[in-house]
Amino acid sequence: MTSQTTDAASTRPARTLGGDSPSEQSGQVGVATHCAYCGLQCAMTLTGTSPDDLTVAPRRFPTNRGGLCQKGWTSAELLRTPGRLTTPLVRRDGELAPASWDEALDVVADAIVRTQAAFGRDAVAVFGGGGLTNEKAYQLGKFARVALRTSQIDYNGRWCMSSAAAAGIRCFGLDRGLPFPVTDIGSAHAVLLLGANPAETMPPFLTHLVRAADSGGLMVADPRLTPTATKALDGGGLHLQLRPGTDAALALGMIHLAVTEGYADRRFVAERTTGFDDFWPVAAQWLPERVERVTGVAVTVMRTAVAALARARDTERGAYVLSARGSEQHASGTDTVTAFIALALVLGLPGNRGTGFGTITGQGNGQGGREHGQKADQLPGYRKIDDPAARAHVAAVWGVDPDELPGPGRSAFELLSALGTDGGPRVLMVHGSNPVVSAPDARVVAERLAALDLLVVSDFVLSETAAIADVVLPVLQWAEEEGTLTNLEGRVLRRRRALSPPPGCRSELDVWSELSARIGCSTDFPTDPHVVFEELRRASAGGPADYSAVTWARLDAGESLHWPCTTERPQGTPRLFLDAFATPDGLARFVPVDHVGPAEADDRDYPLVATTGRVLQHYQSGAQTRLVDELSTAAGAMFVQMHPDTADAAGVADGALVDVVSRRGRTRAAVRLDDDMRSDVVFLPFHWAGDARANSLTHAALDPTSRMPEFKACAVRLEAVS
Ligand SMILES: Nc1nc2c(c(=O)[nH]1)N[C@H]1C(S)=C(S)[C@@H](COP(=O)(O)OP(=O)(O)OC[C@H]3O[C@@H](n4cnc5c(=O)[nH]c(N)nc54)[C@H](O)[C@@H]3O)O[C@H]1N2
Ligand SMILES: Nc1nc2c(c(=O)[nH]1)N[C@H]1C(S)=C(S)[C@@H](COP(=O)(O)OP(=O)(O)OC[C@H]3O[C@@H](n4cnc5c(=O)[nH]c(N)nc54)[C@H](O)[C@@H]3O)O[C@H]1N2
Ligand code: SF4
Ligand SMILES: [Mo]
Repeated sequence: MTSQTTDAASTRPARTLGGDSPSEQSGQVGVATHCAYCGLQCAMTLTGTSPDDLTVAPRRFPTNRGGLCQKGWTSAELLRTPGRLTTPLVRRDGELAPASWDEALDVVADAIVRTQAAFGRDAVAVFGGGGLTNEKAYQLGKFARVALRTSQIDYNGRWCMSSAAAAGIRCFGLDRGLPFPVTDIGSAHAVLLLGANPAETMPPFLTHLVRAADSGGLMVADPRLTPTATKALDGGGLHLQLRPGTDAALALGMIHLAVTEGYADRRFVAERTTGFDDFWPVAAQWLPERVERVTGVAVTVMRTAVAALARARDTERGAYVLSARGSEQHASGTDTVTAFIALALVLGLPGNRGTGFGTITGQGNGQGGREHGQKADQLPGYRKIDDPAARAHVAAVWGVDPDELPGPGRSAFELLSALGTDGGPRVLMVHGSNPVVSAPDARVVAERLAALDLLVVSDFVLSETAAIADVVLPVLQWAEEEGTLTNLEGRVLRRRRALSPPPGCRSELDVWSELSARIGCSTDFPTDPHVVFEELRRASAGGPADYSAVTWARLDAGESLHWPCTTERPQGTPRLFLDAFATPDGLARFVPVDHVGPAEADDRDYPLVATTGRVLQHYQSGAQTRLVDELSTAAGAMFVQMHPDTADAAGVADGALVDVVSRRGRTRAAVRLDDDMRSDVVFLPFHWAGDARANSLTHAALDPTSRMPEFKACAVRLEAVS
């Protein structure tokens, strides 16, 4: 990687913005930590001595500025839910029954040894999650490669950030979701949000959008008039109400306008980028009128959006382009993000102070979780597993021969859909995901999980995936463990223990240590997260995501450390790319891409486009938040959002149950009418299970580069329920 630049501001003590030391607790006696859920990692103080009396209070911190969303406020309920698992479960005579840890671990170890002896190393697979701490994500990758010696490991971040990551690496040479602190956005007068609904998915993030909204410069590209888009319109900004899956066309049209109407930053393009001449012929074909026909966004709206970004840039009032899952979760997501990066490059936004391009990381440790080796093609430090130098470095830290390390494995959907097939894995260990609900084309995935010889799920609640497992291991949750997470701006944070774990629960670090010993692996798997972090530092040293100068002591002293954080750059790197991009020549790349649209066309039988996403109260597969009374009371049941004309055509009324049917399955939901919907689109949240599972419908067409499935567009019809 070539140089990225730090600015002077980074050397200012973090305390000026709100620090992160255990003693900074706004006057309370309590434990300073961060939220159980999303990637904003709002700071909170936990006070109390037992699960029953533990209270949550927000803490001043740059990302949340003293705010929490309803999930954060109610997060302590997870610690006292009757749904908490406190004993291992082993399936006997078809039923999950309580077992001792020794029994449960023996069943797992025995299956691993027998299966690998009969079918080879790759017959045992691992599925991880972006909610795991850095220490657990790192150890899980090491456990797979060194103890199991399997190539078959991937994780739910593949469903989440993989397209954004692939495009960032392609164009900037490096993937860090926000290459600048989130607070930088706070001074911007123009922010274009692509498929992001932070009013529901990261409410405290809105404090950073106030200036843009108030100055009429908040612009939201979303097929729905979301609370975020409403906020934009209320301030005089824009809602670009595009048809799902047409974002790449929108990007190309906006590039066309930027160039032909004189908004391009020609000097930036000449000095800091490469490839524009190959890129332009594609964008040149996307005349604004053609883009309007494909996307449904009026030419005047696109023109106003481009002008607003350019004006904010020219007057040094801050201009940002930010993407999230709406534009990314498509079979062409990598190319779409590539096209939006090209828009940002044409306008000269990235790699400068006060302007930029970023993607909004979703899961609690969605950033750190994608750096330490849970991904099929990756080693710690965001290294490539097929790079001989990377293999040599990591093998030396692990004390093994580089030749013993497996190569790249299957991506998430390819892995899950191979389970129990000829030549596919026969034993699967799941850590931090609920694929029965959250995987695309989930009916097929559930069938494959059921075909395994042994499914082992570590969780603290009986998720839908745990419920079909053969062995369930009760592990620790957020407020019961120590560790670190890396938030959406690449800043490393401390998770701190506020409570002793319930008797019967064990850390996953213990699970991997016990299992590796039981299967005869001679490598030591430490169980102290601090010791694991010290090893992670060494393993990451010299890689793109270099944590070598990050220490728990520095974090506990309240220092603000964004990776890369190395001996040469001990103050960390809040702002990447100021001098050079991370490409070999230091230039950002225009990569020619075209618009292709959704993989599945709508037709007479399936005339509507279904898209999916989130509501404020529920988190992901809902395994955690459905157990919190306040959240399930506020948002109790599955719904499908549609225009009244769409409902009329299907003969269904507001509140009625309807079956949404795709070529793969059906989902039952209550009709929710919304005059502001496009009449060709329906929206379903994916937080519910069983008949109400949105992923019974979704299409697992995979992006050729990132292997991201198409969660955000499939063809459906509505059938009234009689
Ligand atoms: N309440 C809540 N918050 C969360 C989570 C949660 O589950 N619940 N999960 C966390 C995680 S892991 C993530 S990844 C983030 C996700 O955060 P977001 O990306 O903000 O969430 P989504 O609801 O998936 O999608 C955002 C918007 O994309 C729109 N959309 C759908 N199709 C398209 C399209 O084709 N193009 C465009 N431009 N927009 C489209 C949807 O209408 C939706 O409003 O949220 C994080 N925060
Ligand atoms: N249709 C549709 N589907 C989607 C999406 C969409 O927008 N639309 N979004 C996708 C995205 S962006 C994401 S991130 C995924 C997320 O979907 P999942 O991968 O299913 O994520 P969660 O629901 O957070 O599942 C986490 C599970 O792990 C448990 N858990 C939490 N922390 C830990 C831990 O430290 N250790 C262990 N062992 N378990 C833990 C929780 O209790 C829960 O049961 O869903 C994807 N699926
Ligand atoms: S926005 Fe995210 S991190 Fe903040 S309180 Fe809500 S769920 Fe927690
Ligand atoms: Mo996500």
